Parts: sequence; C-alpha cells; structure tokens
Amino acid sequence: MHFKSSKQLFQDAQKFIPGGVNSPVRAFKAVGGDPIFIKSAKGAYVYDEDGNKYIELINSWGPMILGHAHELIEKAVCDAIQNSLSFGAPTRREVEMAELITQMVPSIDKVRMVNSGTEATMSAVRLARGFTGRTKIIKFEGCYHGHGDSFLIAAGSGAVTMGVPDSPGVTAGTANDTLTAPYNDLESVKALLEANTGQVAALIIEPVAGNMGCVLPKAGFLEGLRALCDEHGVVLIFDEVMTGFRLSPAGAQQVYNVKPDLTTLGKIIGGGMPVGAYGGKKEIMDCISPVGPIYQAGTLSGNPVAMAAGITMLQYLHDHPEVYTQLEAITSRMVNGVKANLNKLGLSFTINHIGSMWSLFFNNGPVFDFESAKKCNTALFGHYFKEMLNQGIYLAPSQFEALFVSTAISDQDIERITSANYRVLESLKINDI
Ligand code: HOZ
Repeated sequence: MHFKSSKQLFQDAQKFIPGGVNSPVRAFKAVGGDPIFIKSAKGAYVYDEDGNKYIELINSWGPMILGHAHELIEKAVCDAIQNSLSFGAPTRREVEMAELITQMVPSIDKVRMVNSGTEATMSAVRLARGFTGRTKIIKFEGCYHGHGDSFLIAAGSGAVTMGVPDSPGVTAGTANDTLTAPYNDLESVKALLEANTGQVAALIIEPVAGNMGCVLPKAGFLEGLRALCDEHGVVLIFDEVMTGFRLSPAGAQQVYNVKPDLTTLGKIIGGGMPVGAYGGKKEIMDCISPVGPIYQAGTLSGNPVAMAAGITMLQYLHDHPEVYTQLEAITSRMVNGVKANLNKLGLSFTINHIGSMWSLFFNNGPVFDFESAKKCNTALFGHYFKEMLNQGIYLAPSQFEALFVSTAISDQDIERITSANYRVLESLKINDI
C-alpha cells in the first residue's frame, strides 16, 4: 500500500471530512499545527503514520485504563467476532454486562446499554423529563455531556476550544430549557431551583469535571447538590463517562460517597469499543419502553463485540482492585515530578489531580470552575503541547481536557515525562502570564 505521512493524510482528510477530523478536538486547533495520524498503540505507547513513538496520556479519553491492546481484551474481541458482529437481538453478554455494572455500582439497580456517552446523557435527560413531567434541566458551565442539543450551552471540551460553547443550530426553545450554574457554586443552584420551582426535571453534572481540564468538586458540593435535588424533586444525574470505573470501581460517586438517581457511562465500559449506558433507580429506569412509555432504542445497543470487550475490562477491574492503588501511585509520581519541576523553575502553575486524572493549568490561581479555567494562558499551553510532542510525549491537545493515566506506564516512562516537562517548561521563556 502507498505510504502517506500524517501531513498528507490530513490534507486528504480535509477534502472529504469537515475539518479533516471526525471529532473537533483532534484537529489540534486549540494548540496549532496539524494532527498526527495514529497507526497503532500498545501499552503506554502510540505510534503514528510517520514512524514516531509517543508515551501518551490521552488513552482514548479514558477507557484504556489497562493500557492499549491489553491481551485479555483483545482475546475477548477476537473470540466474539467469530460469532458475527451484530444481531439486533438479545444476547447473553448484555445480561452479564448489566449484572456486572449493577454489582459494581450500588446506585444502579437497572441499566440500559447505548452506543456512546452522548446517547447516554440524551436518554437520561429524556427519562428524567418523562419521569418528573417537567421540562428544564440544570447543567454546569464548562461541563460537557456530549453533543446533544440540550448540553451545547456553556459547554466545555471541543465546544469551548472551538469558541462555540453555545452552538448555533440549537433552537432557542431547547436552549431556554437548559439552565446553567457555575461549577462548585451551590448558592447559584439553589437560586435557580427557587426561581424555577416545579419546573426542573434533572440536574446533570460531571462529579469530577474532565472537560474544562480536570476540576474537582469542593468539599460538600456534591452532597449539597444531592440535598437540593431531594428537596426540589429533581433527578440527580452523574455523568461518569470519564470517571466511572476509572476513579474507583464505582466511579466518582464512590470516592465522594454521594449517590445519584441516574448515572451515565460511556467509552470506559467498552474497554475502547463504542459503548454507552445509563442506569439508576429501578422506579425511574422502569419508565423506559417497553416497561414504561418513555422511548429509547438502538440496533447496535448491547453490541456483542463491544460487550465482550467491556465485560472483560470491568471484570478485571472488579477482580483486581489493586489496579486503583497502582493508578494512583503512578499518577502521583508523575504529578509530584511536575510539581518539583515547577518549584525548581519558580513557576506557580496550578495542578489539579485525583486518582488517574490530572491537569496542569497554565494559570497561577486555583482552578475550580469554568471562569477560573478560562484564565489559563492557552497560547502558552499550545507551545508546551507542541514541544512535549517533539519530545515524544502525546498530551491531550487542549488546555481544557484532562489527562488520563494507564497502568501500562512504567517508572522509566514517568521519568521521561517529567524530564521532558522540565526541559520544555524551561525553554518556554515564561515571563508573565
Ligand atoms: N470530547 C472528547 C474529549 N472530551 C474528544 C473526543 C475525541 O476527539 O475523540
């Protein structure tokens, strides 16, 4: 086959695909330059079409908890494809998957499989609306819940880096039904609920935000939301597409000990295959068709190959809880190395870290919401990103994305990451941010 470099591929891609990519963040617009095209990956490393090898901290935006191309998951997929790729009919593995999820996440009594996190959040909101008979929802500025119309209001991730947190194409009616509050600001949620009494169906939140960089909930914030939702009869939805099974076997809700009514899950539960799910309290979930009247469906939902990959990874996490200690240790070593670099260089950039998620913000103040995240020097981040890439470290190509760590990262990899970080920060000539 004719060899094409990343540069040539990107040129060709732009002729046939809008912007040359199938998801905006990949276009490197937030950091400048052209994207690299990935050929393969194994463990902690990705290899591009140009023959370069990188240590990577994206991990498919979360799911590669055990690193790329893990033997057990590969085998499960290879075994599953022998029996055809899709049936659009019930299969044994869907039951196994649902049982495993409900076993690992105590707040989930019943779960419905879909094909992506976006589908999961859209479906969960429809369910909450049907269940409560109300129309409005509350979301937080800078949180990203996929590209459903209701969520493209003050949205994070690619929506903010492309400068369209409020996307054209979303009708005024839909936008009016989405109320927004600053992350970590309980008082503003209280005010919204009081001003819209009896109208709010759901409050949806990333319990640890990963789409404005990694932003942690302040002490008492999630508990406060739980209490407010109870008081106002609002369905509390935790979007754990990035945090579910990553921060603990039961995600952020276990770490913070707060039970949502519904949870949305995504890519992680497919071990890298395209999957999503939403689940929660039995009385709410039983409102979905064919038990109840709220409709939601999909030919590829519960796809057998995706189920095989996901079950294998979740079962592994279930059987090996030490994975979480390992992830925390690897990430802490990395983060502490970067902190030491900042100290040596007299820099006071902010680092947010929890478990195997973290962000280095090019910002001297604390980052606890969208406004503080937006104070970052994104131009400087762009230089940093490109120089790190030149050093063989592939970071998320935006200041407003979290980094995800896998168990495949070795001590030598950490040393390479932290020493590259030192060299790059030193070379950036940071005067004033
Ligand atoms: N929305 C994803 C990050 N939060 C990026 C998805 C992708 O480009 O694959």
